[in-house]
Amino acid sequence: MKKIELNKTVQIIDQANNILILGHINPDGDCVGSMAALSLGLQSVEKKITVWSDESLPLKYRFIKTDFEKPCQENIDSFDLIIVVDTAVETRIGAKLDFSHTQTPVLAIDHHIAVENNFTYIHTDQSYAATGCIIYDILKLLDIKITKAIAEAIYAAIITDTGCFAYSNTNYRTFEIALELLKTGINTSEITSIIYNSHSPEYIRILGAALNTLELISDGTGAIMYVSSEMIKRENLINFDTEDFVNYPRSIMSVKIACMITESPNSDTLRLSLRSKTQDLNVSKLAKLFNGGGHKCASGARIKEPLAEFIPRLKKELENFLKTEHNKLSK
Ligand SMILES: [Mn+2]
Repeated sequence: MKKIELNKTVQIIDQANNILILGHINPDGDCVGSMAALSLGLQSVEKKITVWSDESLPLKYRFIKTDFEKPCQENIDSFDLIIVVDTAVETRIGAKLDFSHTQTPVLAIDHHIAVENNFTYIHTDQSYAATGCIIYDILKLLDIKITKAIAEAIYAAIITDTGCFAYSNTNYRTFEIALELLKTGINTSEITSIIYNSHSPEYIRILGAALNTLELISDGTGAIMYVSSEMIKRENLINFDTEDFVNYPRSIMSVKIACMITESPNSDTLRLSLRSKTQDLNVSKLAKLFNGGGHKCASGARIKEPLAEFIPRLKKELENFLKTEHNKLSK
């Protein structure tokens, strides 16, 4: 693994002509927007681009213009470059492809904390609120025109990762890029409305069920909520995501750290989302206890453990974490 700077990243992309672009599992707005913006931009300078995600995209992101095409394992060597966006963790790549025998370099472009991995190159910069913003800078450095479609994709990436410019990762640069995107004539209220007001009735029902599981611990500073496979079956959900559920317990005044667990429909995996209201309570440390990672205020993990066993374990770890970390702050 070789960490590289922005200029080198741009140079590597510039020199490649046949590029495969991948994202991460549970594709979110930043992942989809980054994949789309990068592919549209590079196609406009006559590069051959293939974009792929094993998982179908959540409905709310389908307005982002991208054509998906499944690459064959046998053809992996035919690409000059493979780019993975919004993650630098190999097990989180959103396509089941084996890169271990290919000569094709794999480049990760991300804004999370870098972890040890087997990518050929990794460009990660935590000062960016979204990977979409890094993609914006890359396209600008390549002298690529930011079209309306590219701007829509990057704007979607920004608002999902900043909670519409509300989270603490939002900075001067985020607004600066957003302003440039606005100049292309994008309809920001429409994009926001599609992403936030396009829920199905089933989504609201499963949210109701999830809210009923809310439990507060450590004097109301910790909150845990979950969705079980049983609840998913009961509501007969097929295409759904619980990505933003964690914002509800997070919105409680006393809560410092909110946890949301989603059990997969076949009960074999748990997805844990962790949110902290303050950078001083670094939830990526908590995520690490479960082999996960992420940012100071937003982290997560995938856990192979029955839900009924994991909940008490999480409760204990969260209690300990709040006791040690929160006490440090109040001193
Ligand atoms: Mn992101």
